[in-house]
Amino acid sequence: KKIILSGIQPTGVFTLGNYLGAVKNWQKMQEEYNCYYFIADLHSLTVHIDPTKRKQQTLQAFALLLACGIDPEKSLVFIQSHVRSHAEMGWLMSCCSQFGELSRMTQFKDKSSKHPENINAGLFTYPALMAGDILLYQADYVPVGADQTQHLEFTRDIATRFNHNYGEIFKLPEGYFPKAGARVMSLQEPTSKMSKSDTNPKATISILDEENVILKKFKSAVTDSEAVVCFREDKPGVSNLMTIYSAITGKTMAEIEAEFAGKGYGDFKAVVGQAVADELKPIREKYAELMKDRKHLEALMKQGAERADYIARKTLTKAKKKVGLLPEV
Ligand code: AQP
Repeated sequence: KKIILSGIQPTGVFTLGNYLGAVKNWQKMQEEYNCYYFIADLHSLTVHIDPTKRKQQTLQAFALLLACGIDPEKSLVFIQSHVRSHAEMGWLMSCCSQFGELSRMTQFKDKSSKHPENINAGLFTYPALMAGDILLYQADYVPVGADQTQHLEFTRDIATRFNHNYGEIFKLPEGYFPKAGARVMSLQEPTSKMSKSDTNPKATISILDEENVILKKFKSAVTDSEAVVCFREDKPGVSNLMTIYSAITGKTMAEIEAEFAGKGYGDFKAVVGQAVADELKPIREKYAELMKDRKHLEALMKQGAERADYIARKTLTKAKKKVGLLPEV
């Protein structure tokens, strides 16, 4: 089986965007691939989060992955910092990365302009840590959003360079673009993506939102004054709601346009909101159940970390030997 690797940062409760754009597909891939999914807590250190909150969010993110159907018997699920090889490999990768190429990363430019008060070195070398995450497991495919393609390209560049300089050890990963992958936009500003860390709660649907909250947020979602349900670039609000509805129901845009022909936005928003609420209800219930048994969650974390460590350590040991670090005695 081919290997799939992906991670998600514990920067807040997953949004409908994280779910429809990533985690829902991760769950489907488990049948066909060998999947490794991790909570990227080391990556989350590049943004300021209160330490107590970070801990809670990490535990919560782990439980959310399971609640979304990631099955620890089928996939490897773990916390990044529990597998020490990530930090070590990240350093090896940092030392193969050039200042110039890291400076060209658009995500670094975006994130540093958003948070000028905290442009830390970790934010700058983030792609090197990510390259390490991927290469440690010799991943074949990495499901990435459009915002991550540059980082994946960078990972391939580093792997090629390393293999060339020190000998072939890394497999070159490819991007994986699932057919059903949806890019979900903010409900209030439909030209920017829905983000966990958005400070306006009306703009995002958290996957733990209750039904009445979900319906209310959809009711106040920004649309336009045309009152026609149609997928068009100049109608980002309506198009976003259609994308969401399509990702959940599997209906095409044409089918959705036909379904709501002659109906107003009020009806449309209510139907989309209900579909989302129905989709998220079992996840919310499963999550509540999982969070009741912390010991069980910790046992699963430990099992995931041990299995991941075994695989990661093999690659790391080879890489350390190749660059000439004196083997441990
Ligand atoms: N709006 C989105 N639509 C579709 N997919 C999305 N993803 C994120 N937002 C959307 C996908 O979710 C996965 C995990 O993302 P991440 O936690 O590693 O970081 P992110 O992309 O920065 O996610 P957020 O929610 O926007 O977090 P913050 O607010 O902390 O920056 C990725 O596969 C991503 O493509």
